[in-house]
Amino acid sequence: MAHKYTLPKLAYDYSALEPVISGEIMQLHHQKHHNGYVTNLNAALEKYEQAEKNNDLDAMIALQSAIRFNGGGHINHSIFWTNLAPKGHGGEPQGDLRKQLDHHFGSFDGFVQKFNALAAPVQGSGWCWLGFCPKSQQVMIQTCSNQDPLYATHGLIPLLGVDVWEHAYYLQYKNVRPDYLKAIWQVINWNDVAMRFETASNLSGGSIK
Ligand code: MN3
Repeated sequence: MAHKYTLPKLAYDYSALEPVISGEIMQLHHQKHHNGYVTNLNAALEKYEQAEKNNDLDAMIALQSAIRFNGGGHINHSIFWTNLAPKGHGGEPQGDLRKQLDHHFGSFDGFVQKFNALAAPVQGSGWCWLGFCPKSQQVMIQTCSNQDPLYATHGLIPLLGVDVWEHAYYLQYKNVRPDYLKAIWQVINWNDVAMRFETASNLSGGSIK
């Protein structure tokens, strides 16, 4: 039996990120969108397992885009929920992570500006990430299309992802993605981002520059 993925629980109520992200958006996003990726991923993996048993290579190849899309959707949203925290509960970027942001982007504000400048024009649906490059031991900003997961498609360890699909903001911000991007920094869980940064830099073994 293929492993069954499950929808993770949120550490906060759907309405806890208001007024930055409405409870209605959070509920739909988690219960409908993320849940849909989990359901479709499990279905695709089950079919894949059957195709493998049948040595049906065509079927295995045909299933890959569904696994990439729904598996990516599950990976990305599972990180996204933990990257968020109610206003006043996410801490501040500090320590080695803050040093890297200051070093690469001039200042924390410089980082936010650069991140938003790259996230705003993502065509159609996608994500913008702060990732950690194990080779260079440095943080970098990278956008991804659709549900492409950052590590599998770019080799960067995800630290902080912002969902720029319309379903993430449309009910509240309509078509004005830059307003959503401007507001979301109020509900970033920097404690979670810092933990991911520490794990990523320890995993990849080198000392932080
Ligand atoms: Mn989404």
